[in-house]
This record gives sequence, C-alpha cells and structure tokens, in this order.
Amino acid sequence: MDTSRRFKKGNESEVLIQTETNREVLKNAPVENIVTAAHRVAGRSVEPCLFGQGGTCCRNCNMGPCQIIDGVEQMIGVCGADASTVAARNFARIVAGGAASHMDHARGVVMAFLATAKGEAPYEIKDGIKLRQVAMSIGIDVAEKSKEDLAIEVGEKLMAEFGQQEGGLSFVKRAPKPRQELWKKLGIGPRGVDREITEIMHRTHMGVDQHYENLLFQAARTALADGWGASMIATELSDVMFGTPVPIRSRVDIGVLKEDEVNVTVHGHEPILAEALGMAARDPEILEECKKVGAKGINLAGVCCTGNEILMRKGFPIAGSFIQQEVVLATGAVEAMVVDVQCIMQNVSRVAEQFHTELITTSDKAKIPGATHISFDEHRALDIAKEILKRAIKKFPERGKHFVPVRSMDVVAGFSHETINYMLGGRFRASYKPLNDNIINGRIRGVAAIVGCDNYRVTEEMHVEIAKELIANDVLVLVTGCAATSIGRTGLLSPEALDQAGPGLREVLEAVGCPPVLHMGSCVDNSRILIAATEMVRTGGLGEDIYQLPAVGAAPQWMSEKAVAIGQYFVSSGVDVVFGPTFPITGSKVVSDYCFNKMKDVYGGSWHLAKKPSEFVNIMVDTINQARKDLGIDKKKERVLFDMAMRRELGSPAIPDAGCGGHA
Ligand code: NFS
Repeated sequence: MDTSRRFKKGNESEVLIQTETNREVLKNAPVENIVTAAHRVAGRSVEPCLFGQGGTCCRNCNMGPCQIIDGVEQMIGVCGADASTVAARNFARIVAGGAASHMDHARGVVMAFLATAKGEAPYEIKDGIKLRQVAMSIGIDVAEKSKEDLAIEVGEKLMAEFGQQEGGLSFVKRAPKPRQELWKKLGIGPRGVDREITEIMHRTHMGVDQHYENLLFQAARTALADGWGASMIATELSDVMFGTPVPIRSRVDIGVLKEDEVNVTVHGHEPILAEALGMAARDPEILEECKKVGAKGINLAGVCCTGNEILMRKGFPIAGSFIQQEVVLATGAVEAMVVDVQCIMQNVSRVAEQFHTELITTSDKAKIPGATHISFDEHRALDIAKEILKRAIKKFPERGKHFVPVRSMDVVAGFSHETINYMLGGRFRASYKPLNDNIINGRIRGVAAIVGCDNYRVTEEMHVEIAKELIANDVLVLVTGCAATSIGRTGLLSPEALDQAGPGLREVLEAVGCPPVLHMGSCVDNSRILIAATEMVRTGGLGEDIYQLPAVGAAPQWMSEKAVAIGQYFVSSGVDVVFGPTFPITGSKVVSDYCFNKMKDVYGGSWHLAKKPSEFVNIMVDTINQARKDLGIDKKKERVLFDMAMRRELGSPAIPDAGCGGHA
C-alpha cells in the first residue's frame, strides 16, 4: 500500500494524539513520511463501525454476519439472536481473548520456573522468602525442603491448575472469605485455568448459551481464572525467579536510546526473554564484541509491558509505551527490536525496514512477515540471548542518519505489594495499618488504580490528567502497564511530584519518600493490586470485603482485550471500574444496564463508562466518597475541582534526581 500520498505533510502529519517526544522524533526522523498508527487513525476515511463498537455485530456462523439493532424486530440475527445475546457473547469472547493471553504467558513462566528449579535454565530462584510464602499460601509443607525441591513442588502444583477440571484454583483462596462465598453462591469460582476459556468458546458458539446473564457469569468466571489464577501465578513466580521488585530509579521515554551504545529494544510481555537479554548484555564476551565495533556497550530498553517487567526488577529504562513502538524505530538509532508476544503492531516491521534495524521475533506463537525469527527456548536462554545481541552488534556500524531526542524522565518504580507493606509499616512491622489508618483519618481519601493501554483513538493524554486531579484530591494512585509509562513520562512517578498532591496525601507519603503515583508493574501485575486490596481488608477498619474499600479502577485509553479481562476480574472482585471512551456492549440496552448498574448489586462493584478526564475523575472520586460514607469515615473534605487554568499550570515539572529508590 502506498501510504505516502496520503500524508503529504510528511512526518508532521495531523494525527489525533501524539506524545511530545513522538512529534519531535517524527519531525526530525532521518526518513521522511514514516507512517505510524496515529497517521492511519487520522487517515481513515470510514468511521469505526457502530455495530462493532457497540458489540452487536455477530459473525459466529455463516448465515451472517448479522448486524443487530436493539429493539428493531427485523434486525435480530438470522437465528433470532437479539442484541443482548450478541453483545454478551461478543463481550465473553473479548474476555476469553484477553484472559487467554495472560494464561499462556503464565504457562510460559511456570515452564521456565520448573526448568530453573531443575537446573535446566540459566536463571535462579532469587527470592527464597517469597518462595516459602507462596508455597505455604497454596498449602505446601515447606519444612526441610531445599529451595529447588520446594520450587519444583510449587511449580508442578500450579502447572496442574491449567489443565484441572474440577475443584478450585489455589490463589483464589487468598481472596477475602465473603468474596469466596459470593463466587461460590453465584457458581463462578474458576475450576481450572484452561477449562474456562474452552467453555466460553463453546458457550458462544452458534446455538449454545443465549442468556446474556448466564454468558456474563462465564465471562466473570474466566476473568477470575485470569486475575486470581494465571496473572497471579505469573507475577508470583516471576518474582520468586527474578526477584521481588523494590523501589528502583530509572528513566522512561525515547530519549533513553544512546548514541554510543548498541540500542536493543525488547518489546512484548514475557520477562523470561528480557531477563536473558539483560544477563547477556553484561557478559564479557558481548562487551568485547561491542568494543570491536566502537560501541560502549549494549543499551537494553523496554517497550510495552516487557519494559515494565525489566524496569521494576532491574532498573532498565523504558523506551516507549504502546503508542511509541513505531516511533522508537523511527529514530533510526535502534540496532534490533526483539519481540515476543502481545501488543506488537505489525507495522514495526515496515518501519524497521526503512532503517538498518533488525526486527527479531522469538516466540513460535508470534511470527511477523519480514522479521528474522530466532526461536527462544528457556533451556538455552543465555546462548540465544547472546546470538541475538551479536546480530544487533553487527548492525551498529550500519547505523546511518538518526535522531535521538533528549527527552526522558526520571521515575521510581518497583512498588510491589511487599514493598508497600515494608515502606508504610517499616521493616520489622511490615503492615498496611498505616495506610488503613490514614484512610480512616481522612489524610488519604482512597486508592485508585489507573491501568491499561494507551490508544491513538483517544485524543487526550487521559491518564495524566486523571492522575493529577486524583492526587490533588488526596487519592493514592497505583499504576500498571502502558498507563504507568505514559504517567511516568510526565514526572508523576517521582517523589518530587508530591508537590502536586493534596496536603493529606503529601504528608503521609513525604514521611516515607514515596511518589504520589506508585508504579506496580506490568498488566499481569494487576494481580498485585488484588493482593494489596485483600491485605487492606485483612488489616481491618475498612470493611469485610473488597467492595467496601474506598477504592476504584480505571482504564481510560484501553485498546486490548486483556484490559477488558482485567476490568472484569476487578468488577467481579467488588471494585468499581471506569472504562472509556467506548465500551463494547453499548449496542444492547439490557446488557448496558446489567454491566453499568446490576453488576453493582451482584458483585458490589460495576462497570462505568466515561469519555473525558473530568468525567472519569467525577465517577472515581464519587465512588470513593460513597465508600467512605458507607464505612462511616466520611469526615468533611473539600473537593478540589480543576478548571482549565489549573490544568495548564500543572504542566510537567522538571524532575531532578528522584530521592526514593535504589540504584538504577
Ligand atoms: Ni497491557 Fe501490556 Fe500496553 Fe495495553 Fe499492551 S503492553 S499487557 S495490553 S498496550 S497496557
């Protein structure tokens, strides 16, 4: 496709949304007319399909596709399926797609974990304390077992839960008791990880489950198998294997690329590949090869959630979030982009082709035309990682004209549940009590998670606007995924940003040197937020179940199916969740009413839809205030309302060295 004619204005084409750095790179890129997803969004001649957007296009059989219009008798499906059935079926399939991604990711982690425990992979069991905690939490006797034997037992038990047919998942038992009872009563306790996906695909096949509520219960069960199953398995075992994150300083944005080093960006999701590349990048043999081509070393930088994984465990910088993946390559300064799975735009291959950059796929599940494929196998992880880096080093002398922006921002990441425990409670009395106490006394109004993707279809940097207004209102903000990266680009992941927090939040966090926005990791690490919420309940004073907490979640720029699966496991765990600017069931009034209202009665939390940052904030603060009222802790607290002038004034601060956190 010749797209150049459509973008006569060159790299500065009018696009819907760009980060400042994206604009700068595209303006100065050594190759003209680089076309990114932003250009394609802006250049589309047709509006997004309303049936698709509202979830009422059915293509599950070959009598269709059928476009259903809610309430119009002639516009039900050929089989008779109405808007509620089709919207619920499509929604369930979205959840299945998202959950399956986390489940397959988790399976890979368990396989690497077992290989490590058996001494067949070059990683090690880094966090022996967490290994014992995890083992005990899933009912394994830890007495007198070597680290390796215990790890094998833990790995095998969790691996068996993928193919399990009956019973429950071990980590589900970590949820507050009333929540477990509710899931039991509703019949949505997940039985096995893979079983729930298969059942969704079966039940959404033509002519099977046709009751929207029944379909949505299976979507909830599958989402729970993700959040309290697969994602939690992935996070917990990654921590045991690669180390539980502690506060660590690093930088984010495209300016982390280096002039005098071999730039290797690692993009995707699985920490196993990135960890191996990190080990290989410091190998003397590789450093020697670098010297030979006049490079000072390997600069490994992450993109998307791989970035979050290696940022929070190793302090490697993040070059970009989802909407920056093509632009990172447009610098012409990247020798290799190494990818594994998920959120990799096919167009990275076209952009890479215009430079010396080699695109390397590594998962046999994810190949891209035009890319070099090097199959990754954890048993040979280090050798493969070295082979990849050697290819990148060879490319270094071929680097031609390029442009590396100066812009990058200091961040402090690494706020695992364990870290929050220690930071707030102190090393010897690790506890959530100080957090709960400060919520009860009103210094902290509540807790909000801003998660999920960034998305070129959204015209504003919503994450940032929302986060700023929430912290100004004394709401502690937790972030993961690309939302974390985009918020990091503006300096809010640094203790210096406490200036922008309300007086109560500032007072509490200043004492421990935390930023007002806590980076909790990748999207799989949203399971950390479930654990943190459970711990808040367990600590006491804020109710008996998660739905009572003054807590709320949002994914204002979501694009991936994974985000919907995550949202659903939060809702089913009792948390109110705000998505926008669109939501894929709005074509059915019945399903909309169910998701936006009735789920509140069923789970204690429901979905909400918002379009603008102010709408997100209103819903989020109101939800928190209501929870405070219900708990009887709603002492009068002035609400800070932002007008345009205040928003402008809160531009990105210049951040000097961050005070909190360890080495980078
Ligand atoms: Ni989450 Fe991560 Fe980013 Fe969205 Fe994609 S990288 S797993 S799906 S785009 S946050």
